[in-house]
Amino acid sequence: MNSKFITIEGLEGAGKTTSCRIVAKILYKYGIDDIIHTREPGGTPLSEKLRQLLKNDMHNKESLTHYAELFVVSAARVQLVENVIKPALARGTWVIGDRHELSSQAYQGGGRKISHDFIRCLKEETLGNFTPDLTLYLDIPPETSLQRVKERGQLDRIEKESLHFFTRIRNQYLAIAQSDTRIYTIDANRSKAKVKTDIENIINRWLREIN
Ligand code: Z5A
Repeated sequence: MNSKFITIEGLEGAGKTTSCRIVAKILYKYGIDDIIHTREPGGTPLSEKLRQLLKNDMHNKESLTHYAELFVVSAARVQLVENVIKPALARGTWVIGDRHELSSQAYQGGGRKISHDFIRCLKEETLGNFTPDLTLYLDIPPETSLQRVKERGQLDRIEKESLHFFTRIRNQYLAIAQSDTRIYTIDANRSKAKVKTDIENIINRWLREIN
């Protein structure tokens, strides 16, 4: 089987990092042990610097504009895709991504209200038709997201946004997931065990289908 690119998406605290590990364990059971994990923004030296730029609150009191924010996450993604993800897939390594382009559509599209067409054009210009083979969208209400994030400690620049902002992001995720058969929505507002079972079912079924 050719190597694949699987991504996990959702609001802060939805359980993406936890789910990435679950997906890897399932793949191991199928004998797929050549796997790398990526996160966005991040995953290359330059992309990690851009991640700090995105998350930090103040840049000498200069705020990041919405378009600049989109360019920062997109630049980090292009570096990661071209320098890490594509080479990995080419040598037969599977890639599990903690966030990818759907995050831009949800956060910068839904959250910041940048037009869908503009985000799509930027993606097509920079990455062509490169896209994940499978995406798991972990759906939680923004209230749950903010509660989990607050329990973790200090909030970063984006986490300080309003409930309305995160509601728009969730709605955008749900709308896109509904219209794309490669995106599976999982109700992640349940126990970790139930979410894990859903992930196992989806990955098992998908692996059988593509085999
Ligand atoms: N961003 C963007 O705006 N545009 C883009 O294109 C991209 C990103 C790519 C990345 O932040 C930021 O970048 C993000 C969007 C923006 N916004 N912010 N801020 P990040 O990588 O630092 O954060 P994150 O991606 O949101 O991940 P996270 O906060 O670490 O959450 P998570 O990975 O989804 O969850 P987790 O670490 O697996 O679990 C969080 C906690 O919840 C932990 O204590 C778990 O034990 C608990 N948990 C998980 N599942 C459950 C269930 N089912 N029940 C109860 N508790 C649970």
